[in-house]
Amino acid sequence: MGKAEAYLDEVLGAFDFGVPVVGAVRFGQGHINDTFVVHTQPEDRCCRRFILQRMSAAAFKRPDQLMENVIGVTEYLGREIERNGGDRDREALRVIRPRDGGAYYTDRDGGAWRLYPFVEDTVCCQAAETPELFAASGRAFGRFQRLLQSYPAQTLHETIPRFHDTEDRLAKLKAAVAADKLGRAAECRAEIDFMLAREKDCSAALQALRDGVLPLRVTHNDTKLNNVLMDKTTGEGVCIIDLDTVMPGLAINDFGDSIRFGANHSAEDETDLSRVNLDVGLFEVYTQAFLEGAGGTLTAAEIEYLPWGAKLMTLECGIRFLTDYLEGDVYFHISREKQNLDRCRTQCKLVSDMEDHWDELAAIVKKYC
Ligand code: ADP
Ligand code: GN1
Ligand code: MG
Repeated sequence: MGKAEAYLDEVLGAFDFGVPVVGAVRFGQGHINDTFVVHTQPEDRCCRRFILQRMSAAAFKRPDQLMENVIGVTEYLGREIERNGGDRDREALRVIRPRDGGAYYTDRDGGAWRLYPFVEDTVCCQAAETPELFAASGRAFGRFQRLLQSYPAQTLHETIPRFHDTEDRLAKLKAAVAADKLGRAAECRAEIDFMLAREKDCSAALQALRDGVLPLRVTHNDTKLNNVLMDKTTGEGVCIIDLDTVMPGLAINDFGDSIRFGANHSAEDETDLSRVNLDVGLFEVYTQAFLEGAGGTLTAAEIEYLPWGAKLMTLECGIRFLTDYLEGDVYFHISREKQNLDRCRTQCKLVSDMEDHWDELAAIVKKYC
């Protein structure tokens, strides 16, 4: 499979845009899919835009099952939003089918492409520029959780098996270290040891699930700030995107992944670690907002485990970046050398910060229990 750009002509021809297409250009800062914005030129209105994506073949082995999930979830959300008097086309994604009527288009080399309308008058943030904005994302992800609480979980396919199985992620890291395919393990010794020293932690949430302390729910599983579109004017969360990993999972992981990415003031690949610090104030802002959005759907045990969600998602993401670095950067998109190692290092720093502030984090969630 070649660079996504090489297939654009073929793929654009496979969809009926209803108006002439002007062109498509790369868009956004996702690490997984190849995303393009398509510009069209209608005669009587301003340019309508679309989001065209080639789903990552490295991440998703079964695009058919993935799209079945996405269509099921977006249609369900659409109905819930309409029932609550919301604007369906702004607050939920809508899959646009290719001319052949399928859920997505398969190009000449097997690449799977899908199309959505561009949700206009929104912004997509790469960092929590203000506490208000971070709170708005928390309310949106909490609401997402609430809207899906009665979704038939058994109909969802597991698009990435063992996605947030932190024990398995550590096992995969150990295998990558043992294989050391590119001879990179020596330079990552400190990071490898950091992960190995936390082997017991990797079981904390999974054990609570096995013990029946934490319930399985329908969750998003990739709740980065840049996976929610915010209203350009009000700053409120409008539409949750990136539904590739909506699967049965733990609510604490949805909470935790947002904290991992948003409760600090540095980029995920920052190389100056003195700038990478957990902001406990933002942790509290997000806790309050997420629980407000979730509107009573979380149990007391889930709330108590929220700091674990934050620590585990950060640790797990660090393990995944490190594994990918050792395996030759085959999963996460990179734009420079050692970017995955730098990403891993920021996650280690944040995990250490969470450990140092553990009692404070526990006290904060207790306040909202
Ligand atoms: P990835 O899995 O690679 O992160 P996403 O589905 O998150 O892919 O899309 C990448 C980026 O494209 C998003 O962060 C956002 O900026 C933009 N995007 C995706 N879907 C839409 C949409 N329907 N409307 C506007 N922007 C979108
Ligand atoms: C990926 O797709 P994107 O860029 O929103 C990844 C997440 C990681 C994240 C780290 C399907 O998210 O699991 O936490 O990168 N998504 C997938 O930034 O693996
Ligand atoms: Mg994304």
